[in-house]
Amino acid sequence: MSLYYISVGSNMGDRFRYLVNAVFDLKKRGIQMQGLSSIYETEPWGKTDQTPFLNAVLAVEWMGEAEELLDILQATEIRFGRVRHEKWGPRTLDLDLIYSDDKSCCTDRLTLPHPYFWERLFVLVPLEELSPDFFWEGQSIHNRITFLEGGQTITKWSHQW
Ligand code: A4P
Ligand code: MG
Repeated sequence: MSLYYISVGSNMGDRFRYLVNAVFDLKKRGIQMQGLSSIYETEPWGKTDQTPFLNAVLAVEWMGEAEELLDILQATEIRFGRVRHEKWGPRTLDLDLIYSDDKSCCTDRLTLPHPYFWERLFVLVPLEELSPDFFWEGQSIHNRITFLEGGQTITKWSHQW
């Protein structure tokens, strides 16, 4: 079994419902949930002229290949109406593989760890809840968040799972 962190995000329609239904759907497909972060409302990163996101991070256990897990995430995105219009554009549901405790890989379909995770407060703040001792390239997640703070607005959302 490998432990994976998955980032879940939505900024279209009933954002909360998309997040809740995504977790339900992933469980139904045999993915074992080990932890759910709080839900955060976050300012759009990368492409800033769009509405705010709800974001969270999930910790899951998975026995198969990382690309098989990506297949499940992409099928779930499509089931919930995800249409790929533009890079970093608005979406009903985005499920990204962020990090695995024992796997890294780079293929034409999957880069692990996710290439931008260390730049994104909407990933790091919820990830710190699940893994407060997380370290990357010689830096603690706590120090990284402190370094990025101020540049990206992120607030705990009023409703939780
Ligand atoms: N892919 C490669 N590595 C991965 C990985 N680790 N996890 C490939 C998931 N997918 C991975 O992704 C494009 C291709 O990346 C996929 O076909 C997959 O094989 P996509 O989801 O189709 O396109 P995208 O999401 O528009 O592009 P990208 O670069 O994946 O964007 P991100 O990283 O998903 O970022 N701001 C806030 N506040 N909150 C957000 O959730 N999300 C994004 C999207 C931008 N800004 C945001 C948020
Ligand atoms: Mg994506």
